[in-house]
Amino acid sequence: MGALGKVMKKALGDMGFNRGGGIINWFPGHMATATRAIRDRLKLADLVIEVRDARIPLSSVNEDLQPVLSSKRRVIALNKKDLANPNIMQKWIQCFDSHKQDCLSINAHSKTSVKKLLELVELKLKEVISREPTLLVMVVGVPNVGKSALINSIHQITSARFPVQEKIKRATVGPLPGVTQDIAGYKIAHQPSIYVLDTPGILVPSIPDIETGLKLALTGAVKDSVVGEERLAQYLLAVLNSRGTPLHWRNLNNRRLEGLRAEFKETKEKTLRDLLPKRRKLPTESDIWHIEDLVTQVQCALYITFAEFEGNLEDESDLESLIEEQFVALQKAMKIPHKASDEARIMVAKKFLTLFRMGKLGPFTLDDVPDSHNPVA
Ligand SMILES: Nc1nc2c(ncn2[C@@H]2O[C@H](COP(=O)(O)OP(=O)(O)OP(=O)(O)O)[C@@H](O)[C@H]2O)c(=O)[nH]1
Ligand SMILES: [Mg+2]
Repeated sequence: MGALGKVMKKALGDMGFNRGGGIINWFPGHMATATRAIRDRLKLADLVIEVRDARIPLSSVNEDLQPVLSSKRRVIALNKKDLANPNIMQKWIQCFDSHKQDCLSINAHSKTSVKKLLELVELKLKEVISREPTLLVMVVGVPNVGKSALINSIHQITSARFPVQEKIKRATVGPLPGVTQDIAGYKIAHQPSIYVLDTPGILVPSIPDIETGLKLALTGAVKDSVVGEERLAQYLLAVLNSRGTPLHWRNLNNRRLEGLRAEFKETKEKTLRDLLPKRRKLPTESDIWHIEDLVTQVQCALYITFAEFEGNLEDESDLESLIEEQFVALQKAMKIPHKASDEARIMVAKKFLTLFRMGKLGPFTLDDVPDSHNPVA
């Protein structure tokens, strides 16, 4: 086990990612019920879209469902590609290709990418479309990977081709795991009738190793309270340091400010062009500057602490003391006043995690492409 693994083992103590081992139960009762219901419906499904998180194409697998999923017509959608490293994503796609598994990287909020997925789904359904009057497409995956967001985009795209009388029903989408609690069908075509089923996100009752659990928590499939924000932020720092990521931020910030100016100008022009009123309030110039300034401060703090670090990253206690220093530097960079120390640390951790999850620290893939392991079986 490397220093990263040791640090995490120590931080997590005896806590295990299993039903009995956690302080808080992360396998709620509804998940066991949902798993049974999903297994039942899978028997009837003509095709499955297995949604995985593009940042963790391997860790976001529900191992228990794999035998049944691999026996069906299946497309793997690596969602949230906007948050993942595009170069590593390419390698992941090649890896799935080499195992003859259909796989696409998508952004569920982008029509263009969802259209590509739909084309693939239609291609794979071609032979059944001509003989079955009704088809069932199931969307499955671990919590918070964007299944409902994908369903809404699919429904929106297809409703333009297949006008429905009634108001389009929308699946509820939300930033925390466990939003969808029941299986729900959405009609997307007739003659033959095609239904897509949204399903609740389900995890296995026993996550095989700590790191898989941490990655699931970092990407939002497991609630923060299960691991604790502070431990999660420590893990994220350990990963970033182990990969030398802070060094990439050295020259980034000048480019960021130039890019930001251009982006803001474009946003302003788009706003003027947009005749329809927007439901969501657009961020103001000062909102954008505030967050970009925060990102710059955070990246600088991590770069400086990393560059000045004289210890050995492979050594567990050296890595721990670097992380400790970075917590202090982050608190300063985020202008979080000194409070009872625990409270301040949690605020630092929460802000840091939010920046990572928004993709503000850059696109990042946590799962490396395996040399030999088959990501499909
Ligand atoms: N950046 C980014 N965010 C996404 C994408 N797809 C979904 N999201 C966001 O991810 C969060 C979870 O989306 P949902 O569609 O509710 O996820 P889910 O898989 O249905 O979650 P459960 O119902 O809890 O299992 C929401 O905040 C979405 O806006 C994407 O491609 N990119
Ligand atoms: Mg959902």
